[in-house]
Amino acid sequence: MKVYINGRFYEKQDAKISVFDHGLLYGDGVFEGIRTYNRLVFKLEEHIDRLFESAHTIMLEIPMSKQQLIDAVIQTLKENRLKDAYIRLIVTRGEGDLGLDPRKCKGNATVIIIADKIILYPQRLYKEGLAIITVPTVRNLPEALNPQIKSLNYLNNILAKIEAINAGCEEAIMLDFLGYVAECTGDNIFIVKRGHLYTPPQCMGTLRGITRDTVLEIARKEKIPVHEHVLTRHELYISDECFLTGTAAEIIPVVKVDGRIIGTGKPGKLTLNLMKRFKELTRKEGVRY
Ligand code: PXG
Repeated sequence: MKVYINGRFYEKQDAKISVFDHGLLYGDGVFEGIRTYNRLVFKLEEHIDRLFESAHTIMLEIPMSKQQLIDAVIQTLKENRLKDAYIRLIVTRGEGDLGLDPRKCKGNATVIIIADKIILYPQRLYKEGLAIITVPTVRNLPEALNPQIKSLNYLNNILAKIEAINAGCEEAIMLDFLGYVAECTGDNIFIVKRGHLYTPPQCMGTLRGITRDTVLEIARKEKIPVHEHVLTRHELYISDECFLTGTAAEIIPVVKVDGRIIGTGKPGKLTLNLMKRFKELTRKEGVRY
């Protein structure tokens, strides 16, 4: 495996950064997870745009243009000869000293690109569906650390993940500061009720997922009524279908929420149809390498 760090490629065992990098010391940085399917990078521009938006808000200057970053991603994929890959694109504040003042990093942002594989949930769960639970840890408040910023600081999500694992579940539902459904630890959440598709709005402590937006786009094309609307746990419990979306997870059905069976207890028809349409789209759309 060849890992890109600041314009050079390193073997996996040599791909290292300083212990003084503020990405490590403070989680001070931003990242993206991107997938490729049969040598097509899915929604590359959208991921690059979101990375730059996250960086803009934390006042982290990415030392490359969007096009240079796109070229570096493509080059990393070619170096690694991967047909289907999961790319982790990371930009940290860079090397500083022991003190959180970002000025100490002197604008030396670290750019890392890893091209690898990712398996989030066991394959059988895509057929059988997931059982998920609501956890006590609430999603970060937008005015504390806005979930729209895809920062390297993922402890909020990791705490929720630990709570789910402790309860014997693969995934957690995180509520927002008002008690509405926000999202899962690395996925957005959708429900289907009487043929309508619902997902929480992005303003309430939810990342505007690129897979989420793709599903909304597919649904609109399929003439399925879609609503970006606040959801309560009750609405999840009484939904006909439920599923999660994310670049790593893709689309995965949910069949149980907090011990309540969803719909028939099997992946729903509309969910299966969206999974099929999503798969078709990822096989034909994207930046070729
Ligand atoms: N919400 C959160 C909090 C995320 O981190 C998504 C939703 C889905 O967004 P996209 O744009 O990918 O549709 C994400 C992104 C993991 C993992 O290991 C998951 C993500 C990122 C990094 C790691 O579960 N998902």
